[in-house]
Amino acid sequence: MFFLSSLSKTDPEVARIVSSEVKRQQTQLGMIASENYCSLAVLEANGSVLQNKYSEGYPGKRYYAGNKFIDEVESLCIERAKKLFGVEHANVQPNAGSAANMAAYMALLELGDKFMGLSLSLGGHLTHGSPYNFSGKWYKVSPYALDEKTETLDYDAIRKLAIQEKPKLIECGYTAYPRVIDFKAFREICDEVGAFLMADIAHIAGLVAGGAHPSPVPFADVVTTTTHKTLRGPRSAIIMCREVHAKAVDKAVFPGLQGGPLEHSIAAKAVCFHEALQPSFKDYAKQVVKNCKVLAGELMSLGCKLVSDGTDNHLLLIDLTGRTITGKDAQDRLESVGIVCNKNTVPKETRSPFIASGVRLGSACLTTRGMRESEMKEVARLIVDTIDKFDETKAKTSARVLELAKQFPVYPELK
Ligand code: DSN
Repeated sequence: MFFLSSLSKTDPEVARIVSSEVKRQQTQLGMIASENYCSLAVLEANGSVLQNKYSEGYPGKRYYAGNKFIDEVESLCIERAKKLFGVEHANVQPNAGSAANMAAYMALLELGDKFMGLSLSLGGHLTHGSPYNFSGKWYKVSPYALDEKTETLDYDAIRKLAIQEKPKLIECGYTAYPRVIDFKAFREICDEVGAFLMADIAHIAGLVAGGAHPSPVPFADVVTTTTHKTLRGPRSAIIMCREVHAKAVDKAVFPGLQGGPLEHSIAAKAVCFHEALQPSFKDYAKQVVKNCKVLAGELMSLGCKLVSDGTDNHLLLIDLTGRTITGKDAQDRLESVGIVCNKNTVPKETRSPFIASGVRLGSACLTTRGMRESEMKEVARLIVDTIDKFDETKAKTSARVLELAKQFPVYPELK
């Protein structure tokens, strides 16, 4: 492979491992809802010499000398992020989604303040107040839940809880929620109780950028996102906010939380935003949703129960409650035929999160590979065969998965 020429000479062991991972991605069908395949351009920027430079501070205000080009790339990245999401301010230095969320809390809250977020087991994120995470240890958390019947957000119940709990911040945006988020409804609740609204759009950022999901920007005080999920960029994150919070957010990221920013990653984020600003990205985002809806429809017609009975975005959750097969069994079976997904808790979960009663599937990766509705229908059938009739269908399904993977290569340039 062209980009491993030096690595192969210097460290054949690591080169072999990287090559094996390329092959794995090429020959399996990635359906983990938080993953994607970024472009070679993003990979090149991410692997560039920009990683050699220290640049604590912000463009025009760096601690070290030699930052002419670093300033240029970070400013470009900021401008592109602002244009893509229509925000007043963007900080492109957070290294990961958790760091972005930590900095956002640091900007808006004092230690011990109270905030509300969706419980982890219902689709929230660790950083949305899990007791095992800094967010649940350093702040008081009043988690909200989903409506038990519809398995969707219940804005009246969230409003009542907010009136009762008086949080300083309400968080919306999730890791395993298949439905549209009504950011305006959240804003109204926040205004009623005097809370900040924070939207973590890590999962849906690409859909928001591509116009396939409403944007939180007109409503939220602060918006955080990773850049590697539906947005299809490098593994990293950014924070966006209203101008009034800009100083607090910047101070929270540096010097509050991070040291020297990863400028190679910032360059890769700039490339990602450039790609997402192209008209073709709108088509991609729409197709991701279309593909997921078709996948959901076919799974349901084949007898699967889906959380909330469907999807509006890039992910869905199969609910295996009441069946002997667990989420972990399903994940393992699917991996053994080359379909890679993750077990996931479902509403009214009775099993441990390490076993779980659900499986989460996403359509972003397969859409990047060029798959469309007809392939989604076929993939749904392969999934149901694997879950329901594993022993009798395994060999045939594995062969078909490999054929599909070859027909829709991840990086056709990498042979
Ligand atoms: N771990 C990610 C996910 O899979 O949704 C979120 O950070």
